[in-house]
Amino acid sequence: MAEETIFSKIIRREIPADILFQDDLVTAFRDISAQAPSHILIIPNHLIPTVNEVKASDEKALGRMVTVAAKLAAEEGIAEDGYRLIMNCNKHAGQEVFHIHMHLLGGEPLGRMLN
Ligand code: D5M
Repeated sequence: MAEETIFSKIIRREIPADILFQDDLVTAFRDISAQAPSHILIIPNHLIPTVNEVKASDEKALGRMVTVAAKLAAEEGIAEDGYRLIMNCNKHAGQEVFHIHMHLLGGEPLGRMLN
């Protein structure tokens, strides 16, 4: 059984967070150390430690993460200029919180990471 992280407490609203969206499958809140004018984390409500543990039964929640990202990008006013969605997995990617999360970053030119 994977250990809960601080994100489970955010989902249950046991600790404060700037929650922008929550439904039965996912929760979205502003990243506490924003790397761009809009920096939002979108997470499944159930604990999956890394992308390596994703199962077919998680597909509905992962699909919802993307549709919520698009909705929030529109609400943030960054959809037309564009944004980046990132999921870090394990140490080479620098994953710090072991409850999968999609970073939504935008609001300024982000620079190229992949060439
Ligand atoms: O990203 C983990 C991200 O989680 C990192 O950008 C900071 C963010 N974080 C950590 N704790 C909090 C709380 N309490 N609220 C909001 N955001 C938080 P990773 O991809 O694992 O490197």
